[in-house]
Amino acid sequence: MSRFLTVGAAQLGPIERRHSRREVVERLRALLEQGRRAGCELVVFPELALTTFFPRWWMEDQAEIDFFFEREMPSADTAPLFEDARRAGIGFCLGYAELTREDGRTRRFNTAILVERDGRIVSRYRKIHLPGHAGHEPARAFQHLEKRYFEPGNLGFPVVRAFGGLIGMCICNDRRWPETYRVMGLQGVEMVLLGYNTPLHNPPAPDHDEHSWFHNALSLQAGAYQNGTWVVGVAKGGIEEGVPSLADSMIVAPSGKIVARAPSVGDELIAHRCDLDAGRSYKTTTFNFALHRQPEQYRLIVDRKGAIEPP
Ligand code: CDT
Repeated sequence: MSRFLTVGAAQLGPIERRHSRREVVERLRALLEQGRRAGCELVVFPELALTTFFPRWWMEDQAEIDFFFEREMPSADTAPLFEDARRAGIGFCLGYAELTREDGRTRRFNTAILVERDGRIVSRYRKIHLPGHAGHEPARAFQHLEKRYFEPGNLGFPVVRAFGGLIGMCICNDRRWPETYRVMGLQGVEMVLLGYNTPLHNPPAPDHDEHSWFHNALSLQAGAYQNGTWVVGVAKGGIEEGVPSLADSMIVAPSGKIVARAPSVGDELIAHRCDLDAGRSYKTTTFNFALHRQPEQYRLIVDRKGAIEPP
C-alpha cells in the first residue's frame, strides 16, 4: 500500500522590520488556507518566518536583539496559526528565533518546529551550520551575524515518525552540507523540510552571486538523490529591507528531480502529492547504505574539522 503525503511549500515574500508579528501571522494563516484548499496535510514555512532576517544588522542592545526572539511557542501572536491548523487537520513546520533557558542560562537558537495535525509539537531542530560572522563588519552593504546572535544547535538532526513517514528538518545553510542529509539518511529519512533566507549577494564571494539559484537546486537535488528522500525547500525571498533574496522554493523528489517550483518571489504556496515510498528503490539499490557504505574509510569526516593538505 502506497503512502502519500501532500505537502505545501509556503514561500514568503519580504518581511520588513516595521511589520508586526500579528501581521506576519496573518500572512502565514492565509498561506495555510491556500494549503488547505490545495489538499495539503503539511505546510512548510521558511527560516525565521515571524520576523525580518535581523542578523543583517549589528545590534548591541540585548533588548533590541531579543525583540526578534520567541520565548514561548505557541505564543499569543502565533496561537491563531496553531488553532487554524489544528481545526483544518493540517500540520506545519515553522522557523523562528528561539530564546530559552537551558542548563541554568539563557540560550538563543535558530529553530524549526514540526507540528502534527493535532497541534502537538513533535520535533524540534536547532540550526547547526551558522553562516556569516560574529564581529562587526560595517564595510559590508549588509552583514550576516548569525554567529553573533545564535549558538550552534545542540539537538543533532532528529528524524521522527510523523505524518505517516520519517520526517527530518534542517535550516538554510545546512542544506549546502552533505553531512546534514546523510545524518538524516542514516535514520531512514523520507522527507527533509527546510526553510531559507539567502541573500543574492555574498559580500566575501561576489563571484558566487550569479550561481545562487544553481547552488540552491544543486544542494537540494543532490541531498535528495543521494539519500533517497524528498526535500522541501522554502524561501523567504524578494527584496527585504533593501536586500534582494533568493526565492525559487522547490519540492524535490528522491530521484533528485524538481517536481514543483515557485515562479514568484512573494507569498506563494506550491504543493505536491508525495509518495513516501518513492525513495525505497534508491535506498535498496544504489544507496543501500548497509550494503555499500564503508564507514571505517570515512573516519576523517568526524575526526577532522578543517582540511589539512598532505605534506
Ligand atoms: N540564512 C542562511 O543560512 N543564509 C546563508 C547565507 C550564506 S552567505 C553568509 C545560506 O547559506 O543561504
